[in-house]
Amino acid sequence: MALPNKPKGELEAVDNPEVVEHSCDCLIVGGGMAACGTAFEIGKWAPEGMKTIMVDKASLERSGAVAQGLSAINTYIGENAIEDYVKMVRNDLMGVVREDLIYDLGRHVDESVKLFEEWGLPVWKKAEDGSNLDGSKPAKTLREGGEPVRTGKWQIMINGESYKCIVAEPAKKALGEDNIIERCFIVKMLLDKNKENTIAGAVGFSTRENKVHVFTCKTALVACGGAVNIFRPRSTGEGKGRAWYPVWNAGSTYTMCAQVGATLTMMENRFTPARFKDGYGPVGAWFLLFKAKVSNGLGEFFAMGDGAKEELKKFMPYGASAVTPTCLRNHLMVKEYIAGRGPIYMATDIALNAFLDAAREAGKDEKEVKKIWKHLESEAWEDFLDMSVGQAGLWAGANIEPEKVGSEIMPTEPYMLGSHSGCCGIWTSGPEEDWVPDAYKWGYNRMTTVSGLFTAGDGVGASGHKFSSGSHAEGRIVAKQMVKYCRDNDHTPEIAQAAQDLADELYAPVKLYNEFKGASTHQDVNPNYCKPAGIMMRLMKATDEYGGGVATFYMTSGKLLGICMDLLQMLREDAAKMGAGDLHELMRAWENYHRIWCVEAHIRHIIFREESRYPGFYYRSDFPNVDDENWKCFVNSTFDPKSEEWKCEKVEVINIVETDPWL
Ligand code: SFD
Ligand code: AMP
Repeated sequence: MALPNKPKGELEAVDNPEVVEHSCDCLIVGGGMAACGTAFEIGKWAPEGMKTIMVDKASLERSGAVAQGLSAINTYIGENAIEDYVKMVRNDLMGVVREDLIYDLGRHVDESVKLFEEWGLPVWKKAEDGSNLDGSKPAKTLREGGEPVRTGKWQIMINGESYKCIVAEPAKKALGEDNIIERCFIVKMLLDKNKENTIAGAVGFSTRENKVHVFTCKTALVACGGAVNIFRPRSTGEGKGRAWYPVWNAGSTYTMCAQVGATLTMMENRFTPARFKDGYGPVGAWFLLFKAKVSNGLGEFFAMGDGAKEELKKFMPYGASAVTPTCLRNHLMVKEYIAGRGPIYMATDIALNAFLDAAREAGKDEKEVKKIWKHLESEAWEDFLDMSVGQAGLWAGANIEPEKVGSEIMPTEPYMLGSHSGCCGIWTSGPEEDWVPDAYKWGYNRMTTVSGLFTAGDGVGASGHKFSSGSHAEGRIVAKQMVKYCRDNDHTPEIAQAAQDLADELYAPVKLYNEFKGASTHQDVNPNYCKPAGIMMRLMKATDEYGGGVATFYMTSGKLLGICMDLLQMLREDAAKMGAGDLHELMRAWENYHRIWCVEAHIRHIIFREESRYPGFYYRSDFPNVDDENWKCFVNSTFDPKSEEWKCEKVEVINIVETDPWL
């Protein structure tokens, strides 16, 4: 249920919040693309009387990675073969992926895109003469056979500023407002008191009211996106807080599932996107739609030619591929920086003028060329305005005319996610079909190794390149499975802890703060507690300097990682002393716990994998190569909630789609 906007000022947190208990069959944690897919779909499969509740830490209309909007849908299969989609993802993620999950996603994703369009999302179309209608002119829908404007083989352009609002509305409608709790931050998932390794609920608190919500459920989806602000961002001072990834996804998915014993996979993987410097504007449309190239500070197009080919060969044991994997595109850039040949420019000027020159060569007069220019210019600006308005602001403020000068791009700080060009996440069951290896399926599609606990979108590991559309489709896949799980398992869930004990645990930082706030002259400096902001800075410093952040151009080593682990251990101890004066600060405190846990898993995995599988995302100086012979395998880890011990292991990669030729 939507809560009214809060009055001015922050609501003070009290020592003893109200405790509200809820009971449902299916619990959806998160309200992003995947969760909206589940919410939209679940009612279609649920029998009369089955109750679903959805909980989002923010407001569904603008929550998650798509909050600001997007200018493209990066996964639309259309005329392509699904096998080719599997090959593309496998290639981009350096060969270690779950092909069953990727294939399964490929066969469902287009339906989500067609639904988006029917719900009002303008999808760019081609006119019969092949010209681009953008999203504004009448055209056949995708379902009617309309041809989308493709940027790359898999991507299509949209007018997507309101994308998330458009996707949230049918999700809300399908579930009913009374079954949606917004602005409630879920802190942890809860296991069943009587049944081993089985989910039974979750607990969280409102950021608008002094209330703790305790949920009991038969099955739950955790789809809280990936993790940001785990490494020191490049932004400083007044720009601090600006990041590429949405600042509200704090690794909750991985932490909350790991804490109840769900096996994680490929947590060593991270995504370090190349973005327009400082504004974090997207580069995909520039590379693909405008065919722009990157140059170094000397004006050399370093990513092309024999030099680049030779460099790439070192890391691509499979041989040449049509598209260079994302991490290796970064690697070429990083190499230039380290050699002192920075900065790196996106040659927007050359790209735009090439279109105009081509028009002139085709016999267009200057009036027509001007018209083409206007069209191109508006497309270029819209790309930013749709999904990264700050970048448009930066260009405007810096008097950038992209047709006259190139703009700097740079690899950002690392993020953790599983649906974009990264693949960390949770080990889940694949679909129940003959072609899926037995080792990859255990009953319910996208169920984790904890009975009744599902994930989707950024949560599902080893299957990246789902993007917004694929995450929504995966949420729809999960909906049907959650209902099936409820039907098959006639079990009354019971959570082990008393609701009041859970509330006390969640509000501990508030109690600590209230007890000691008068002990010093300024509430931020106090010998009895630390504030969440300081803890986050310590985390960033540890990962940046020792875990392969921007400080070292993503380089780390066994030695440095060991130091990072020690620092994280101490940070965890000190984090137990966080104090929170208001409800948002309480959220910051728990976000930090989630971040620390998820980073710890990340570092454990990097230590375990003794090679550099993703050059450009991170490097181990002690194992600088891709070592297919020993490491073409998944790394899975499991935290045992009883013994509180972690276990890391190698798991075999089984190819389902032919491996020759690689795409
Ligand atoms: O330019 C809690 N993505 C793009 N996808 C595309 O299809 N096209 C693009 O153009 C994309 N680009 C892009 C993208 C992402 C970002 C950050 C940028 C640009 C700047 C990727 C997609 O956005 C992404 O794949 C999906 O959104 C993933 O979906 P999902 O459902 O896994 O995550 P979410 O949408 O972020 O939602 C998370 C939800 O969880 C909530 N939440 N709720 C309760 N308790 C907690 N503890 C919680 N923690 C989080 C959030 O509020 C949110 O509702 S481009 O780069 O290529
Ligand atoms: P980005 O804006 O970098 O998030 O990319 C959007 C989409 O374009 C994703 O599907 C990327 O994989 C793809 N992409 C971005 N840059 C390139 C490139 N240089 N070559 C091929 N594909 C790219």
